[in-house]
Amino acid sequence: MTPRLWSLSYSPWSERARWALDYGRAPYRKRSYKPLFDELALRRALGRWRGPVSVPILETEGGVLDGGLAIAEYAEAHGEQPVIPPEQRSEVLRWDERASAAMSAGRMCSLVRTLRSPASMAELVPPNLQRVPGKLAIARAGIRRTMRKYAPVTPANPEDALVRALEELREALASGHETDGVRHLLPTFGYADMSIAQILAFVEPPKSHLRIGDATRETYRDGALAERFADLVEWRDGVYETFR
Ligand SMILES: N[C@@H](CCC(=O)N[C@@H](CS)C(=O)NCC(=O)O)C(=O)O
Repeated sequence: MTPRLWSLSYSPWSERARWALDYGRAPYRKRSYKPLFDELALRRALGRWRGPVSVPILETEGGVLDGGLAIAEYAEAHGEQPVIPPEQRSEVLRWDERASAAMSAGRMCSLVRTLRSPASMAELVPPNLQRVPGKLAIARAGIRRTMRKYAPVTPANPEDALVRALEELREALASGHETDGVRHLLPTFGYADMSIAQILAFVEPPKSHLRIGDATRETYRDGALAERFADLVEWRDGVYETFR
């Protein structure tokens, strides 16, 4: 059985898992996930009936892998190109942990912006509900639910946490490694870079690989941070061009 990746087309969490599988050249097929509508099916796949459930997951013959890191480990074990080289594993885990906390911080900041943007909220409503009166109220309830769901994994002061992670990344890249003129964190480009690059989705979303509407793009984006960390946005774009 070819492993099956459940993912969200607009999510940086799903994107880092897709990237790990693509870069590692590990075979997989895709199943797109629709929040709320598919939650029961996701719970069934995970065999988890209580507590929060999220994508990405990868269904494999050996069981269901939950989250980007587990999926990247699968790519390392079953792919053709290193994603988490064993000698770099502990460093990769440290960067992934930082990335995950900063992504949660970025998500919270972007959800606050979304609540102020009717156009972005309208883009979140699935096509079959676009004509329903009160669709923005539905979107608003969905956003508030997402905020509550991810509050436990979100750093206390999300703006500060995101800025701290961006500063750490800038510093690490300055003394990092280089391939074809593109810097990376560890001796080999890999999952540490793929994961930390996702924090920039909440600064300036990438031009490709996240399927988001124009209004949503604006709410992912933080204009002030995009200016302050323009060097990192440029780094992320370069990494996508070279390694994605
Ligand atoms: N621990 C997971 C977290 C994944 C995650 O936060 N997924 C969110 C992305 S926005 C999700 O599934 N959202 C949809 C939902 O909660 O229904 C990972 O590292 O991959």
